[in-house]
Order: sequence, then structure tokens, then C-alpha cells
Amino acid sequence: MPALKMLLPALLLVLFGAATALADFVEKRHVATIDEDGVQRVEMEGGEYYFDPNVVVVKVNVPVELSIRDVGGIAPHDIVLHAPEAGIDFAVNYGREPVTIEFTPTKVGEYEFDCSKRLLFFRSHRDRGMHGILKVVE
Ligand SMILES: [Cu+2]
Repeated sequence: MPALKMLLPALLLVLFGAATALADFVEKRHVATIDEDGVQRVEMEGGEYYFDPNVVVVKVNVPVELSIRDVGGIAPHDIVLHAPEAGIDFAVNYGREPVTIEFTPTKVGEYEFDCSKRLLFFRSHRDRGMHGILKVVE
């Protein structure tokens, strides 16, 4: 099976890479400001495997427009945050072109978001560092 012989080293390399790519969570904080029209606009990038910023601070009861785009490689990414009790509930795919997510946070608190993607048996994007916190403040 010459095909398998050639594939095996490649597979081992991939596995080794997956095992050693333990991502440290380095906080990249962004405190949103309110535009003249009363909207908090936040621009975010999703890469491999991180969100930038990954800590976003917004004011409660002020509309948010979160614009996110993919700056990584070929792996597809999404952003998921389910906190319906706080008026925040989305799961959105995005590509090179920015996608805008609109919501109005109604409850002070800290809400975790992440990327739900995972390739086969590899570690999930979340486990590789693709997660963050939306902090809703007074
Ligand atoms: Cu991802």
C-alpha cells in the first residue's frame, strides 16, 4: 500500500500539530464607544484560532452592531453566543467579507462566545483558543 506509506507521515504531522497547538488565551480587550446615532459598533476578526478582540465591553440597553470577518486560513469559522435572557442570541458564519450582527444587550453580565467549528476528530476551535467574553456593563 504505497499510498498509505506516503500518507502516514503526513497524518502523524497533522496529529502532532493538533496536539501541540495549545493556544494560550491572551486577552485583547476592546471597550465599545457609542456613535452619534446611538449605536455601539465593534469590529472583530476571527482567525486561527482566536478572536480579536476577545474581550468586548458594551453598555447595557444600547444597540450593538458587531461586524466580524475571517482573517484566517481555509478553515471555516463561526461565532456563537446564546444568552437569550440578556437579549443576545446568535450563531453566525462569516467569510472574508464582514458580517454584521445586531443585538441590544438587556442584562448586565459576562457572556461567553466561541467558534463551534471542529474538523473531524481534531480539537475544537474553541479548545484551540477561539473563544471570548462579551461584558455588558452599566
Ligand atoms: Cu473557528
